[in-house]
This record gives sequence, C-alpha cells and structure tokens, in this order.
Amino acid sequence: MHPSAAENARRAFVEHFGNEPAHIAYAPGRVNLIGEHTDYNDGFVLPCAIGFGTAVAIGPKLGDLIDVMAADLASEDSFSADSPMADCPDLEWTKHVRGMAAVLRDSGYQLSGANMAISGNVPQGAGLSSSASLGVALGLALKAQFGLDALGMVEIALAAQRAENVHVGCACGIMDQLVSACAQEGRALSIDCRSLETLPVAIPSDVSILIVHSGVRRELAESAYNDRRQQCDDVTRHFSAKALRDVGLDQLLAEKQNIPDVQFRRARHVVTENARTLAAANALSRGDLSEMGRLMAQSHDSMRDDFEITVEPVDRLVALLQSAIGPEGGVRMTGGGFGGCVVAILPQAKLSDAIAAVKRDYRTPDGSEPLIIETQAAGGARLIV
Ligand code: GAF
Repeated sequence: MHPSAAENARRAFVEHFGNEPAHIAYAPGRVNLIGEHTDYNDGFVLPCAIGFGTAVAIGPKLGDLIDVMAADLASEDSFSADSPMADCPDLEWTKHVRGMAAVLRDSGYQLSGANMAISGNVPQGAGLSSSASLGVALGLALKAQFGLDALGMVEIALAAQRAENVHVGCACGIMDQLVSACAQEGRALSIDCRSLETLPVAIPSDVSILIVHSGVRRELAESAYNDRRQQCDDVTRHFSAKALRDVGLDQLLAEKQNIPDVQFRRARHVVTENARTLAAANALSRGDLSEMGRLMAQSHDSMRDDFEITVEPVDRLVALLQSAIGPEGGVRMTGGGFGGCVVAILPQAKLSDAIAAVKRDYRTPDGSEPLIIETQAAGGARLIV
C-alpha cells in the first residue's frame, strides 16, 4: 500500500530539515459531477472531493526565508517571505507556492521564515485538481504556522484561485479551490459561484462514483480554456450583462441572429448547463439516479457539440460506460476538457460490471488499460497535525 500524502510529506520534512514539522495540512482534489465551465460565469457547479490530495508539512525557521521542497519532484526552492515572487524560477510548482505566499502577504497577512515539504497523490494532468489542492493545502499550512486566525476556508480558496490567476497564469474559476476547502464527507457540494454559498448534497450510501482516465493528456488545455472564457465574455458583453448567469435561454435564442455562431453555442452550453446543474443537485438529493443520468448525458452532449471541449476517446469512453450502466445512473466528461477523466455515478450493484466493461473495451491512446478510480465523496481540507 502507498503511504499517504501526509505521511510522505512528514517523512520528507524530517529527512530534509532534520526535525518534525509543527503542522501538516492536507487538501483533496475533486471530481465535478456536473456544471462545467459555469463557475467563471457566476453559475452553479456540483463537485465532490476525492480521496487523493496534497499535503504540506511546515515548521518554523528563523529569519525571513521560506525553504520549500517538493518531495515528489525532488526539487527545492527558497524565497523571501517579504517578496515571494522575486526571482521566481520558471517552474509551475514554485509559482503556486510563492504565488500563495504573495497573495496572502498582499492581503495583509504577516509571514516570516518557515520550512515546508510538499507531497501529493492526485493523478497529474487528469483534470482532478491537483493544483487547487496544492494551493488550499498551502493556505491552511501557512495559516497554522503563522496564526492567521482571520483567514477562513472560503478566503483560503479565494487566495488559491487568485494565486493561480495572477502568478501561475491560469484564468480558472473558483470551483476547484472552494470544494477542496469546504467539501464534506459523503456529500457533493452544490455551489453558487456568485455568492459562494455552498449546500452539501448527500450521496446515497448505495451509490458509487467511478472515475476513469481516458489517458488523453490535456495538451493545449490552458489556451483553449482561456479562449472559451473569452467567448463567454463576448456574449456577456453583447447583453450588457454582469455574467452569463444573468442571460436567460429565451433571451439568448431571441438574439441568435446577432451573435456569431461559435459564441452563441458557447453561451447556450453555459445557460443550459446552469439549469441542468440545479436540477441535478435536486435529483441527487432525492436519490433519483435516472434523472441524474439524463442530465449528465445532456451535459456531455452540450460539452461535445456546443462548448467543443471533448475529444474522441473521451466520447467513446462515455458511450461505453453509459451502455454498461444503463438508465439508472450517468456518465460525462469531468473538468476543463480536452482529455482527462470521465465521471460516472451509478448504483453500487452495477460497479463491477461497469469496471469490467472499461477493462474489456477501452484502451488509452498508447494501448494501456486506463486508470480507474472508485471513490467516495471525501472530506475537505484539514490540519492533520
Ligand atoms: C478547470 C477550472 F480550474 C475550473 O475553475 C472550472 O472552470 C473547470 O475547469 C471547468 O468547469 O477545472
């Protein structure tokens, strides 16, 4: 069995810095059940946390330097708590770490010297939010180390999003960080991405969540993601609205002739996905898996045809899982798109059939068996020590 992320981070801290960490913070990755590309349009999402995450072990250090090591990458960095972004190496992980320190510092939180070791087990490049889990775990570790009592979980999520937007260069919304920070075990989180209100939705105990990685790497995902954001903003501007959340389907259809076709279809995805996501939170809370399945199928079709973020192997995987699951339960691509994972929600009794069908009928583009993860909805970020 693999040691947990927290145990790996602790062990790396002890080996590297020669003493026990004062705190270990852990934050999970997530899978989104429905509500894709709606978060940055002030819309609705329904993700849950998964049983994989990132741990940050932290301890005191005299002076102003924060020394940090990424145990899984055998890579190190050292920066001033007073000017975290000065001479930042062009490495994604260091931008996340320094970016989080910079955002907290710019928000008025006092940081000073510290030692940190990081380890995570979220599958990389799978669309399961390894970055968000890193940002949130860092926020919680820095809060514990420096006694930042005013820093609440929602604020940690917002800081992690800001660090990604400003210092990593990814224009992501708030979904991933917020569910990593605030998830509850056994529940999905219905999130209003405008008010940031969250409503836990219990997942019935006889229902399973299955994640299958298509094996398609999410190449060019960042620039395509930013293009989609831009196209949504174009339509928002067309209506002089605050966000696409405020544009109704009738209103959008009435303007079809006056909006370029691509932009129209992007907006139609977002507007209809918001309605599906609210309906899905309702269906899940009633344990209505056939309605869930119907909404997830519509969501996938909309991502494929209107938002154009699926790829052929992902579409194939969704079709084969849907026929293994049948009408009680659903499956769709999950996350930002252009590869990555699909998520299925199904009765536990169907789980072994669904897994067998994937193993029998699906191969990743390099010919291997795909990564299959059966998960329960996990709890959100927490201090382990
Ligand atoms: C990525 C982003 F980080 C999220 O904010 C969200 O927009 C998602 O893609 C698409 O729903 O995970």
